[in-house]
Amino acid sequence: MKSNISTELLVDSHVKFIQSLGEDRDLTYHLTTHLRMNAVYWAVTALCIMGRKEALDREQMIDFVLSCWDDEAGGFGSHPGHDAHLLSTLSAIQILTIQDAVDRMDVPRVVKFISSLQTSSGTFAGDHYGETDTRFSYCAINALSLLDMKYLTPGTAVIDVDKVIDHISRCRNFDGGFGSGVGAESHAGQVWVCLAALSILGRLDIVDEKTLGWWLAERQLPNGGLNGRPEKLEDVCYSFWVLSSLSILRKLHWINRDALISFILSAQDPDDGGIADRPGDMCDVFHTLFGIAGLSLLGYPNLQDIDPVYCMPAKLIEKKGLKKTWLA
Ligand code: GRG
Ligand code: ZN
Repeated sequence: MKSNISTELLVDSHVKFIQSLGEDRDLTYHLTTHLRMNAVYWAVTALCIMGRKEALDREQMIDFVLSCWDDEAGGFGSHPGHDAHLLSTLSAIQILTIQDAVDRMDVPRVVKFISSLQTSSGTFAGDHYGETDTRFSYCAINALSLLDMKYLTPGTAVIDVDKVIDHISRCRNFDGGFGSGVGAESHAGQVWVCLAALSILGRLDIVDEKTLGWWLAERQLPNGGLNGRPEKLEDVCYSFWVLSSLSILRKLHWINRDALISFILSAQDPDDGGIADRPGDMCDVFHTLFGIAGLSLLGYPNLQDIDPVYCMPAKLIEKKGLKKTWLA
């Protein structure tokens, strides 16, 4: 059991926790190579929100990203020698965008890799093995828009955008939410990827805002935390998936802000830094990012704003001309 529960965000401890992640080359480190590129994106984004981007070395980070290039596929894997995947390719593009180093990669080849993954139903596969999921549609839309909106604009689009929208609308359920595929149960993570993709494509009109807003607000439990679907446990990462969805729908105030802030802060490790999925559990960089991102969306003091659609620093998204004007 940890000594005491914090009532404020332990920024210095979280920065140290993130810096220490690459140092312990223990079993966990070697068992998580398939998530390494994502982990670097989670780490640098968390640091940006805390205003501490420089805590990780820029050149080392760029070198790592470039070392994961899969020249056969034309995309990025999660670790040197791994096959390219859409998830790690999005993270690579996000990291290079944050580090202002997109010119260091072969953009035309990456665009080709992404567009090659669209399937006949309109959705996307994660890689050439073919598993499809609305998560991958989001990855493709986000990545192409970060590289250049022209890749999604009629006349110059490299994918069939209407088919993407049609597929997402077929994944919509009676409760207003979205699942991973047609007929799949609504889940807050899948709701977010669908809303965020529709937002980038300017097609939020197909969302049943009121029904979905209620479903999202009902994710808050008496202990202040949010779950991802009915009858499930609270988990800090839903502070991002649910809150950013509510933010896209302009209904952030439908959540009890103070209760959620207390829940997120109670999942911090006051001794070694980091945030866990729930109080008392082991911390990891995934929940550290999404806890801090949730606090940023709630207007917690001294944090940089996060963009709810891109899960990247809001200032950067604004600078790139990608900020949605309907967002407060
Ligand atoms: C750029 C931030 C960013 C993401 C890229 C991969 C992706 C796109 C989005 C993931 C969205 C998603 C599905 C999040 C949910 C993750 C999660 C906590 C899954 C757990 O699901 P279950 O069923 O857990 O194991 P529950 O909470 O339902 O018991
Ligand atoms: Zn979680």
